[in-house]
Order: sequence, then C-alpha cells, then structure tokens
Amino acid sequence: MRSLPVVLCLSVVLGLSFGGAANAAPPAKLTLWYDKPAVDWEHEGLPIGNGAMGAMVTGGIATDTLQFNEKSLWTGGPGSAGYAMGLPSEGKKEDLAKVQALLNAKGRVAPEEIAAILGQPVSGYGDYQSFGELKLRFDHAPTAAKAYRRSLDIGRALASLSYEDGGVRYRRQYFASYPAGVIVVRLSANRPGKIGFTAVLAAPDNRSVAIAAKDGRITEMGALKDNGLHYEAQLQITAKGGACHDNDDGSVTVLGADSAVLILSAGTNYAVRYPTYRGDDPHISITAKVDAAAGQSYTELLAAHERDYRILFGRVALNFGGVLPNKPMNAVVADYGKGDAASDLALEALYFQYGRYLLLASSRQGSLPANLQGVWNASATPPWNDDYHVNINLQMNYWLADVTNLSEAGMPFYDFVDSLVPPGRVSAERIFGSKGWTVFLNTNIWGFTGVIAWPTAFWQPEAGGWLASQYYDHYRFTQDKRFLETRAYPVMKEAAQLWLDALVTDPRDGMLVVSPSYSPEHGPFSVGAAMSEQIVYGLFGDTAEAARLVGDDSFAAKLDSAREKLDPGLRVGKFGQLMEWKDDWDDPKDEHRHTSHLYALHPGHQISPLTTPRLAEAAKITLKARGDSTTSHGEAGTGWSKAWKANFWARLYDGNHAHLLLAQLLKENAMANLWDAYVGPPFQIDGNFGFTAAVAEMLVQSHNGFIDILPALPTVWRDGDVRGLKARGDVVVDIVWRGGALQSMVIHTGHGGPIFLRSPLLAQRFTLVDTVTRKTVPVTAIGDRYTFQARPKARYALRIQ
Ligand code: FUC
Repeated sequence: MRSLPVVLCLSVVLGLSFGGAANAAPPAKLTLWYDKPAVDWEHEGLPIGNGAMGAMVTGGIATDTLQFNEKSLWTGGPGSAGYAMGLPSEGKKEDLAKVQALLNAKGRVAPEEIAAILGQPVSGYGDYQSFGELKLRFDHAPTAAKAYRRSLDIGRALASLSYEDGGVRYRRQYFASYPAGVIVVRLSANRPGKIGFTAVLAAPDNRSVAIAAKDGRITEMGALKDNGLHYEAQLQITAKGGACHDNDDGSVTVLGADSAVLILSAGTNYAVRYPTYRGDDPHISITAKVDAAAGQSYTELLAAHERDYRILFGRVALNFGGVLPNKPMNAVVADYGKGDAASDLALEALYFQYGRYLLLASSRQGSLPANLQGVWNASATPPWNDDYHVNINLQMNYWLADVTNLSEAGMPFYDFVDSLVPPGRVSAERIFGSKGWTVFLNTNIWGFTGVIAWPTAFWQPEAGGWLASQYYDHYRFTQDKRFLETRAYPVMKEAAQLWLDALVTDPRDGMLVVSPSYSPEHGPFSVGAAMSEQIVYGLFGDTAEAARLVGDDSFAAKLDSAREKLDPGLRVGKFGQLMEWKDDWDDPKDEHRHTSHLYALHPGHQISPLTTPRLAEAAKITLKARGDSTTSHGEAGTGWSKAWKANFWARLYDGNHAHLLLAQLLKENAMANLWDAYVGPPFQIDGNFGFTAAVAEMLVQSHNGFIDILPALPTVWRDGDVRGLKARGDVVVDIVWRGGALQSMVIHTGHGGPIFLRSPLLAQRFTLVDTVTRKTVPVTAIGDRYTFQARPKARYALRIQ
C-alpha cells in the first residue's frame, strides 16, 4: 500500500458527532430494521433510490456491497442487431383481415394459430441492466461484531447500520438524493482514526470498462457491447482525517480516517428521443453533479435530501392504532397473522407507506418510470427483461400516485407514454392500417410498440387506450386544465382515433367490436372479449368528456355515435359471473391470475354497486371463483393479482374481503425487506404499489363524481386516522374514525366548486364548518349524498354530532 501514490482527500466534511446510543432503542414507527447483514439481495437488501438511480443496502461488515442501478442502462434498441421496434417492415392489414375472417368463421382460435400470422420474431428488445457494485472492503474484519443493526427509515428515506467491534462503534448511513442527483454513503466511528477501507467500482462483463482514480474520485466509463450505449459512473471519496490513496487499479483506499463520505452518480447517453434514443455523453452532467455534491457538507446534503423527500412523503399519514413490536422486520413479516393484532395493524399501515416510499425512490420527475422492479435490478437477464408490461403492470405501478398525494412522482409515467406515441403511430399504421397510436403487451425504453411472437400474451393493442385513460384520471384528480389540453387530450384523442378506425362490426349482432381480441394472457382469440370492449368503451367515454372540456365538440360527437354502437363488454353468464368473453366460456374453476374482465369495475368506472348492482354482483361471483390465495400452481396468487383483487373488492364496498387479499399478500408474497414477490421470487414491484392503492381505495373513493368516505372499511381497522389522501376534483381529505364510525373529517380544496360526499357512516347528524370564516356551511342532502359549495383553497371541518 505504501508504494502507491498518496493523495490526501479533500478534508472538507463537517463531522456529525456519533452519540453511540444503545441500538436496542424501540424502532421508530416507519423503520424496518434487521440484526444481520443481508445474505440475499432480493429478500433482505434495503432499497434506496432517487428515481433515476437506485441502490441496495446489504450492509456486510468485512465487505459492504452496494449494488446500484441507473434506469437508462439497457441493452437492446438502436445499435443492437436487428432492432426494429417490434414493427413489421410492411403493412399487416391483410393479415389482420384474414384473422378477422377466421374468427368470424370459427368463433375461437388458439393463440398459436394467430401468432403464426400476426406475431413477430423480435431482435434487440434488450434488458434492463445492473450498473454495477460499489464495494467497500474494510481494513478491519471483525469476527465478533456485536449489536449489529441495519435499518431503513422510510420517514426520512435514510438507511443506516451500526455495530460494535473492539470497543468501537461503527456507523454507516446511505441515502439517494433527488435534488443532488447522487447516492451518498457516510462512514463514521465513535473513536477517531478508525475508518479504513478500499472502495472499488465493479462492473458486469457485458461492457467495455475504463476505470481510473484521481484525487479520491473514481471514474468508470465504457459502452455496452450489445448496443454501444455509453455509460459512466463517478464516485468521490472524501475523508476527514487520515489518508487517502488513489490506486493504480482504479480503487481508492482510505486509512485511519475519522469519517468518510462517498458520493456516487451514474448515467448513460440515453435520451427519450425517437428514433435514435441517444443524447449527450453523460460525462459533463455526472461530473457536475458529483462536484456540486462534494462541495456540500454531509449535513447539508442530508438536510436537502430530507427536505425534498418529506415535502412529498409527509403529505399522507396513516394509522390503524397498531404498534410494531421490538423485533427485526423479517420476524414481523414471518409472524404476520399469527395473533399479534397490534403488530399486524402496524405492518399493514407500514406496507401502505412503503409503497409510497418505493414510488418516490423509483419515480421522480425527469426519470424513466418505475419498471417491473422499480429501479432495482442486479441481473443482466432479469425476469421479463425488467421492462414495462402494459397489460396491467405499468398501469398498476401508478395507481397510487394521485390518490396518495404523490402526483409529482407520477409524471414519469406520462413522459414515458408520450414518448411511445411517435413509434406507436407507426405501429397503428403498419399493423392496423389506421391512424392513431398503439402499443401491445410490453415495451422497453427504446420505443418498442410492436408485437412479439409469444402466442399466449402478445396481443393487447388496447393497452394504448388503457394508458391514455390514466391521463384523464390524473386530470380528474388535479383539475390541471393545462395538462388536460396539452398532454392528456392529444394522447387520448389519438388512442381513440385508432379504435374509431379499427373497430369492426360483429356480423352476429351488428355491434362494433375489437377483433382480434385476447383476454390478457388467458385467451383464446375471439371477437370482442370483455376487457377489450371495456377499455375502448371507457376510453371513448373519457375522451368525449375531455374533448368537450377542450372545445373539440365534433370529435366528441364522433365518439358518442361510435359508442352507441359499441359493445361495452358487460354481460352476465351462466353461473352469474361477469363474462370474460362475448360467449359464455367461463369456467367456475378457473383461477387464472388475470381478472381482466373486471376492468370496468377498476380501474374503469362503468360498474358500481350503486349504479349497476347486477353487474357488481356478477363481478363478486367472478372474484369468488377466481380465488384469493396462492394455489398450488401459483396462478391466483401473484402479488399483483392479489393487489388488484383487493382494489376490486374495495370498489365493491367489501372491506373485509379486500383486507383478506391484503392479508394474503402479506402472508404469501411479502419478503423480509417488504418487497412484494411475484410467487416466491422474483420481486415485482406492482404488488407493492397495488397494495398501497388498494388501502387508499378502501378509505376514500371518488371515481363516480362524489367523495366516498371510508367506503370499504374492514372490521379489523376499527380505529384509525388518515391524513392527506387525494380525491378527484382536487380535494384532499383527512379522516378520523373510532369503533368503525366516522368521527371527524377535514376537506381541503384546491379548485373549489360543488363537492359531493357520500358515506354509509354519514347517517348521523353532522356539522360542516369553514375553518377560515368559522361559519357553518349549508349542506344539502340528495338521497345518500351531501353537497355543499366549496371555496378554492379552503378548509372545511366535518364533525359528527
Ligand atoms: C404480466 C403477468 C405476469 C407477469 C408479467 C410481468 O404479463 O401476466 O404474471 O406479471 O406481466
């Protein structure tokens, strides 16, 4: 070591005094803690992230490995052999007509037969990649470290670890800062001169690598072999006291320091820019971020990070009166449902907040949206390419954004879907011979909007319409007229345009239908499967409404007249179920994980127990037949499937059944780090996000033009309070309930206007007071709804008398 050039690190870090507090203190309410390092990345690692970058805190004692990611590091796409965005080189309209004729003749056709006609072998689709690992090899390798504690405080978005060795207490802290665009690690000890380690950046071997260290800064750069995408990571190591060596192999060694701060940033020359998907080399922007962060003290960096995070995360608080026991989170999860009711309630509330934490960590303005694993992936060949599946998964990732008051974190979804429109137009043109845009089963960061050749899943052209309807929902939550005019409506209009052109008449009844149509991942190919019809019906309704709001009345009229002839996909079948296909082929023993034909119940809004009780009853029968828990073949029980079912039951006003699904998810799918598993591994983040959305849906609904308060409260959530949930109409609500009865509520308005409230719990007398004027507000009862005129930016307190 001595023969290496010695460079003193910049000694500018303000040391944080380390108090050496006993680590057995009761855990904070929103803290996950463990008494061991993670052995397994997937089950035990603790995720941190700032939207674009993510890292996993495993907390080894002799070597600490921080696996990290940056969202744009993908193989595939332009530069990768044979990539053509999944698009056929020439029009497939004749093939489509052939398939339609076949379906009219036979009624149902096996997916293999259709895939042979319409499917497309795909090259260069690519995979989301691990960026690499930051390894810290410590110069003390204790054999008997004591009092080890590794934790993640999701109230602060801060991971920490501490342990004792040889009478010294060591401490590390890790966070991913959105304002600074970096990941920060701080190492300290309660005695001076005790920090010594070598920091190494390690990269997988599917890329060229040039690595060098200078003045405590490791710079690693190169290009992916597959597609030539440039990548770069920089790590600045700054030690207080001691010495710092830049090593010839590109690592940096710190010796005898009092503390050290590590600042990491990474990126690529990817740009969301069709058709090249390349932008500037990342060197300048990464250098600027690391320089700027290194110019701040650790205290400043942490304070700015916490300020940024708390403003968003702190908007919502939820409490079911539970208390986490003083035991590691792996034990809390393992003991869920085994008799400690207070622990179970605390875990349910924590799991709700964890979804919000994960969204903020994997989706912030300017980043790509959360993929199947958010931002975290340690593999070169992750499950399902760790891509964007759009037959449920990407949509589910964003259900929680508006309702849990994190609209800002939802913006990457819209930026990304916007970017699918130009290639999606080519797809519409080549595959349907129509105007508009579309996307099918799945997409990557390279504008993939075509079909793959996977028979049992590839066909889902309604996905574009589903994504577009989510834009309208965002408008309904925020009432952001500019977003409606400039972003939502253009995307919706073109998505609807595709179907105005592509719907066909069913010769059997003269109705407009989608053909070919495939109930997601279930099939068979037929004409007018329920989900296809429901998506298009919902899209036409939402788009016509949006068109009128922006003054495009002629397009609204076109949609209205098509909608009159459109089969809405809502039928009740032989065992009382909501039919999955236009013909009654449903099998009451079928436990398939997709329950797509309930789209009109959730996230759509065509079915409701109040307005369409017969269809709501049929939806219940379907859900009961599909089942709740993981069956022997895992079908009914993927995490996301349970989460969707919990949302369905919430919309059916059955809080106990919704809760049963959430409880099953916690028992069967939650890992020790609270990530949701698909069935066992792999981790798939949609189940986390869907869980959070379902809890919100049980507490407040607003999709039918009124705010439904505690519409699906399960018996076990007897007492509770929630602050900050958002309802459509730009309203935020705080609710307190006790003994299953509504006690009080505060309504915060954004835009104001007439507000409609409904709750089975509002039957008692209540008063509504404008908290600024302190005047009682007149409320009109219309059936089971109550309405009042709200001022913008006002606050109304409702009290049960
Ligand atoms: C959908 C689901 C699968 C899986 C995949 C990523 O296709 O049917 O279960 O979640 O997405």
